[in-house]
Amino acid sequence: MVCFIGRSNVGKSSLIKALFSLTPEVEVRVSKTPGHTKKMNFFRVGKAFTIVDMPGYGHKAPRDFVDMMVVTKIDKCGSGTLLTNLLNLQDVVKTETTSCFPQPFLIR
Ligand SMILES: Nc1nc2c(ncn2[C@@H]2O[C@H](COP(=O)(O)OP(=O)(O)O)[C@@H](O)[C@H]2O)c(=O)[nH]1
Ligand SMILES: [Mg+2]
Repeated sequence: MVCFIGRSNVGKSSLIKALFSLTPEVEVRVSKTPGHTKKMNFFRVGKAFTIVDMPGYGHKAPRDFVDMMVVTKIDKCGSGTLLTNLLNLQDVVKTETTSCFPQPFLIR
């Protein structure tokens, strides 16, 4: 089972939708209004695999959530800002995380 967690409106549902665009049983709803996903949504993919679209976590998310890192909406900022953010992120990954995958996944 793989859960997609993160703050509200960061693009979790959109990411699942993009990743599983060829899997008809994954019927993810993406909404313009933040906080739309209120329940956990479970989707079976084949026999052995389930993905979970979680509701958003706010600013009080546990600190160790920092260990899980996909960078979404990279189209929202210019390349200079993106580079600065990625360098800062690299720093956070190096100094504050233990199990984070060293290569961030950039999504837009
Ligand atoms: N510009 C931009 N908008 C995005 C991206 N991913 C998602 N969105 C938009 O952000 C909003 C929230 O997306 P959603 O997937 O519902 O976020 P969730 O609350 O984390 O599940 C929607 O209006 C999406 O169309 C992205 O990479 N770039
Ligand atoms: Mg959602």
